[in-house]
Order: sequence, then structure tokens, then C-alpha cells
Amino acid sequence: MFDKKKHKTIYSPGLTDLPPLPMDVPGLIQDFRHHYAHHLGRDKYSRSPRYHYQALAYTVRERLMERWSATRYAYHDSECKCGYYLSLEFLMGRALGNALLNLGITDRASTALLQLGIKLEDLAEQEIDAGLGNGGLGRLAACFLDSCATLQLPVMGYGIRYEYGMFRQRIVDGRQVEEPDHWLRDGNPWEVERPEYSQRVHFQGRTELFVRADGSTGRRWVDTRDVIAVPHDIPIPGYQNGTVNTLRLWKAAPTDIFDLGEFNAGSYPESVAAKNEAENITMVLYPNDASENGKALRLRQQYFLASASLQDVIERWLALNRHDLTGFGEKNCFQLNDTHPSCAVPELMRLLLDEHGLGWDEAWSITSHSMAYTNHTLLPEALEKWPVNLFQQLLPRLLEIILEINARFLAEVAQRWPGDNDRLRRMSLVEEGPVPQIRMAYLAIVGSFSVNGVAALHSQLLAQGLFRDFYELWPHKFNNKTNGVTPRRWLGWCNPELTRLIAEKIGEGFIAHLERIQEILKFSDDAEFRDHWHEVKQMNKARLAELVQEKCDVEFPISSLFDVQVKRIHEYKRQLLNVLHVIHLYDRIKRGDTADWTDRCVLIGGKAAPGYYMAKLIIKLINNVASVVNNDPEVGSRLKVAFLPNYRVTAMEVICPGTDLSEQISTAGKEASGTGNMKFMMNGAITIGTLDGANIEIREEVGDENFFMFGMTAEQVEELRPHYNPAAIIAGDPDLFRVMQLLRSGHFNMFESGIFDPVIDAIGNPHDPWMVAADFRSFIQAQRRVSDAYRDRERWTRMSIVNTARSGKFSTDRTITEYSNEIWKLTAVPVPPKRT
Ligand code: 4GP
Repeated sequence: MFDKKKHKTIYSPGLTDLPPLPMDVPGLIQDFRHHYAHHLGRDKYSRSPRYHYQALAYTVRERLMERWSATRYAYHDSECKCGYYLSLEFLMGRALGNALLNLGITDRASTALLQLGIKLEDLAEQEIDAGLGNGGLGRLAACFLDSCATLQLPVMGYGIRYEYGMFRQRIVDGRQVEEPDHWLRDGNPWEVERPEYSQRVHFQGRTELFVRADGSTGRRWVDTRDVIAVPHDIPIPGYQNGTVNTLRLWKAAPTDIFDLGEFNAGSYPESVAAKNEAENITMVLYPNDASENGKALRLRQQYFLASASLQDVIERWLALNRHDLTGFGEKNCFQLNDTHPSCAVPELMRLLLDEHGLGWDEAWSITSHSMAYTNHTLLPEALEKWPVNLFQQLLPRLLEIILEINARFLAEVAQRWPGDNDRLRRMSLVEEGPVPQIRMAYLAIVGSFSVNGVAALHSQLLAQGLFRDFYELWPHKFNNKTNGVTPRRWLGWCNPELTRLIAEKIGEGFIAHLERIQEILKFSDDAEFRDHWHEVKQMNKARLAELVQEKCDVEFPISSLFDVQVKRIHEYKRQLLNVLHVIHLYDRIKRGDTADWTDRCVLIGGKAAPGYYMAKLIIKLINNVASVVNNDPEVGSRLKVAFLPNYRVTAMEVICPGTDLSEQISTAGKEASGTGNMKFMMNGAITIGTLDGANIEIREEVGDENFFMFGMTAEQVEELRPHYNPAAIIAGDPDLFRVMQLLRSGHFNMFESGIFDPVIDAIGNPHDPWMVAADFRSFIQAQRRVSDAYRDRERWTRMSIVNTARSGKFSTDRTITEYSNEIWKLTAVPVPPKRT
């Protein structure tokens, strides 16, 4: 273990005073060869393209390194306020292409490699996705980091370096099979281990009263079992601006690798037990999207991240501010990505009280002025709660602090609403019951100065519903920050042809200023531009068709409408409604009802949480329907259906440019925002969607004529709920009736009798929370409008152009500017231009 106390800062400018690295083709070739031969030790006979990838990764990485230290110096010198994005998930995907794009050397790297007989695209395929996240929340964190660096904001990401990321999904017999994702097996050229900044994190033990030198008393945490947090830093380059920010991922390590006592006593397994227990903390990402878990290991992960990150920030602060914490709250801001890192609230209190000797009021003032909380879901089952006794056992000192926060908070509520005991019970951080629980969302709200949702409707529903009591108490804390996606990865990198076409008309500036993309609107009247637009889409569809052919063995003709729904599989997202439409189309073909037909290819992809029975059954249903439809000669090219296995960031980079129709069909009031919807829109797909999450804002931007809206509003959903009668809906709708008949008849499960009964029952259940049947008719009608529109190529192309042109709002540069101006109050820090 690296002992920090033994190491003082050694100042040696001579070590880093280096000439800038060349950015031209010969320079890139030279360094590529150096890394291939001298660093990686490979020779002219290569058995694996992996080393080509690694050699380029190291060539690029060293160019990031020089900008990285320049950025650190710039932040240090400016004594700026800093932001920290605390998140249990960062779904980064691949790093190489993004780094090339942001350094502005994609073309040069490609030319350099060609001169060596290597294709950049082949080489890039070697990189394994960094899948350290489940879905929207994790990918949003990755897009946010990109925008912070592009806007030159001093923001650092803090997360966990999971040994195993999101599981790999294989489809066997139509069913999901999970395989571990050992993404680090070939090493990770993008990380730099920094053991000198390790932190010690406590667990377990007990608390006791103690007397300070001045006679005052306090409580302290003793007999703890400690784990070391070792930082692994990932560079986050801004877009062609010299800034490289940091994502610091913590890996858990034992305090002592071996227990020598045990080892000498001959019990080797026991001697390594502590090592295993420590390392387990960062072994694997929990694969649950939008649902809570209740596992002790998960709470350990959450506390580990919060504690290590806060200690790290405080340590840096004290080093710079001569051991004085005054002003810490004004100069540091922590954004909690959902409740997962919300142990940060009591942990910052503990550090300030116990380790730095502050009084409660001062510590609380610092904490509650530096924490901000983002909520990402309205599903009640996703609101995290941890049993009080789990806290007691794992984090006894934290529990004491939480209870003290609660007591003081409830006193405030009681003062405001005297005698309202019901309100006190509702708002308490402790939920009473057979197993008392800590409500982490409430803890986050009480400890934060800002609480935000991720789309306008979502923020409104939070204030009116889930967090209503808190909104009444502190309306000023509540605000909205509509999500976005980074246009670098989600347009510049994934769709170079469209980027070029747009840049030819309006210049390249839109990649860093997406609001300018609306300047292409006027070209929608230009027939030649529309032709080019259409050609680019067809090219991208060909790329997607190739992927579908390779992964699903299904042929997608590019003249068909590409209708795509990719996201986590969840009942509220209603992949089932999509399947019902597919079955309806199939039924129409079989009945010969094919006048004015538009050929369609339906692609569905996404992972189900391994323990989510219904979601897994829906995957099986999609696959069975696909196999019946695709193998029916009567259907032919009118309808094709495929389930894409192992959907991930890298797959989306091919999918969104090649999509015509983006399916965003959640039950209104359930999807907090959505971000896939934005990626599709940016790439010129048209949305078929409910009035849910950010769909509403997308529709506002493009206008109703460029959006296929259907279904109930969030209000109508709640109005209908008590009287919902799906049996009557099915009986009264001949199309839905036939679809249900087909399902019931076992047409899609000839040799697997009854397997889909739970799905069939769910649709007919008056308590179906997602009300699939209720929106069927409206969905079918909207899909008819889609088919008609698609047959009019000129009209469709115009709609596509409008969607891209109106996507400016959905850049995370806009989102992050709002976070920065309204919550974090940061100032951009330019990094002196060093190298070109
Ligand atoms: C997701 C929401 O479901 C999605 O609507 C939103 O766009 C995304 O967060 C980013 O804000 N939630 C999760 C989660 O991924 O695990 O709760």
C-alpha cells in the first residue's frame, strides 16, 4: 500500500518541461510505430489487430496528457469554484474515436494509419465499450462530462471503476442469457492509476463518546474495518479547446494485502479473505435500471464512492487553502446523480464534524450549500430506501448523523405546520414499519440546496406528486434541467456523412454550438439538398442493415421504413405495445389488407435486468414473433422484425444514424425524460411518441406536423386508472381483438405451450399499470400516418431535416450551461492554447 505520509510533494519542473507533441501525419506515424514496437513490444508479424488499437490509443493518450496537466494548472491558478459530478454510473462507451474527434485529428490519424496499411475503422472496432452504467442515467453522466470539458468548466466526475461492467447479452432460443463483461481484460490504455491520492474508507465498527482536549465531547467511529480507495483517472477531452477534464474512478483495495498472522499460521484462504472482501466492493456494476436493490454490497459501493470522493476534494482544498475549511461551501458544488451517492450528505457532515472539528451549524451550512440532487425517475419502486439496521451495522456513525439531521429537520416542519403529525410521518427521513428504512431521496432533498428533474413534465410531476410535501416547504429548491446528449459523439462521430453535409452549408461551428444547426432549415426547400440528405440516410441505413444481418441474421432492405426501439427493456417503456403493432401488421398481411402498404423493418434492442421476469419474457416474445414473421413467405419484404442482442453505446452509434422512425412510446407520466429520443432526432429520425418526458419538448421544437403523437396524456392516464377496463377495450376493437386471439392461439409459441400467458394476462388486467391496451388504437392510427408519410419521400425528407435542424435545444451544452449558471455557479476557465 502506498503510504501517503511518507511522501511529500517533490517539485521538479524539469521533468515535465517537454516540447509539444506533433499533431501532423508524420508525427503520428512516428509515435504509432514507437508504441507498437518499443512500448508494446510487438514486431512485424502481428496476430492480433488489438495491438494496432493499443498503439494508436497510446499515441492519442500522450497528446491528451499534455493538455491534461495544462488544464490542471489552469484550474489551480485561477482558484476557481469547482463542480463534482458524483455518479455510480458512467456509461462511456469507446474512447478512441471521441478523443480523435475532440483533438481534431480524426482525418490525420486515418491518413497516418492508411500509410501503414491499416484502416482506422477496423482498428476502432477493437476497443471494448466501457459499460459502467445501465442506461439513461449513466449515459447522461458521460454526455455531461463531454459538455463540461467543451464548455471549459472545472468539473470533475467521480465514479467507481467496476471490474465487470454491464453484462453482455446473448440471445439463446429467443431468451436473454447474461455473460460477465470483463472489459479490463486487455488493460485500459485510457486510465492512469494514481495511488498517491488513495483514500481510506471506514466500514462497520461502533461509535463512542469521547472528550476533546478543550473539555467538549463528541462521538467518534472506532474499531472500523477499512478499505482503501485507489483512484484511476480517465482524461475527458473538450472539443478542440485544449481542455482535458478528469473522471476519477475508485477501485477498492485492502489495507493490507495479506493478513500475515493468518498467513504464518498456515491459513492461506483466511489470509486473503480481507483482500477479497475489499475488492468485492468494486467488482461488479449492479445491472438494475430504475429499480432499487436492497443489497448490502450496493450500499457499500455507494458509501465507498461518496466517502472517497469527498475526502479527495477536502484534501485538495486543504492543501491549497492552508488548512482552513472556511469558504469550502462557496467554492465547491457536488451534483448527486440520483440518490445513489446521497450518502455524501451525512458523510460530508461526518468529515467536517469528526475529522475536521467543525460544529454542527457550520458543518450543516457547508453541506447544505454545496449539495445538489437530480432525480431521474418517477417510478416509486426506484426510490431507494435502506433498512436502518443495515446502516447501523455497516455505517453506524452515518446513521447517528442521519438521525440528527432528521430530528432537526422534523423540528423545522413541526414549527411550520404545528400539530400536523401526519405530515411529519410522511416527511420523516425514517419510514416507520416492521423494517424501518432510511428514505434516501428525502435525505438528498433535505441536504441539498437544489432538486431537479430531467424534463419539464418530470420536474412538474415531482413537485406535484412524489415530492409534494418538500415542494410546499422549499419551493425555491425545485427546478428543471431538461436532459440533452453530446453532439460530438451523437452527430459528429457517429454520423460523419450528415455532419459533412451540414457543414458544407453552414460551417463546422454547430458541433460546439448546436443552436446554429437550425440554419439548415432553409435548405429543406432545396431539392438537391434534400436528395443529398436522403442519400446520406440511405447510406446509414445500409450500415445498420449490415449490423442487423451480422448480429440477427435478418435482411433489412434499405427501401423499407426503419422503425427502431432501443432502450432498456421495461414494462413502462412498452416494448409490448410495439410488439402488438407488429402482430397487427402481420395480421393485416395475412388477411390481404395491404392496400397502400409501406414496407417496414422493425428493430428492437435492449437489456432486461437479470431478475426482471416480465422484461425477459417480452424479449422472448419479440424473438418468437420475429421468427414467425421473418419465415413466412407470404410476408416477404413487407415486414421484417429483429431483436438486436447486446445493445450498448457502440451499437447506438450505428443505429441512430440509420433510423427513420424513433419509438418513444412509454405510458405518459412514467419516462422521466429519455435521451435516446434526442439522439434519434438529432440524426434526422422522426418520433412516434406519447406526451411523456422530453418527447413533449421535442414536439414543441419540431411542431406537431413533424412528430407522430399518440396516446393518453399523463393526466388522462391517472383519470382513467380507477375505471380502466382492458377487457372492454379488447372486445370493442376488432384489430386488437384479433391480435390477442393470435397471441392466445399459441401462434407464436407452437412448441412452447402457454409461455406467453403472463404477458396476455398483463394486457387484460384492469390493474395493468402501463395500460397497454388503452393506447393501442391511437398507436395504430399514428402508425398509419407514419406509413402514409413515409411513402411521400419529399415530405419525409423535409420532416427529417426539420428534426435535425430543431435539435439544438437537446445538446448537453445547453443543459450543462443551465446547471452551471443556475445551480453550480461556475465560471469557464480557458486553458492557454499550447499545441496545434
Ligand atoms: C433514466 C430515466 O428513465 C430516463 O427517462 C432519463 O432520460 C435518464 O434517466 C437520464 O435522466 N433513469 C435511469 C435510472 O436510468 O436508472 O433511474
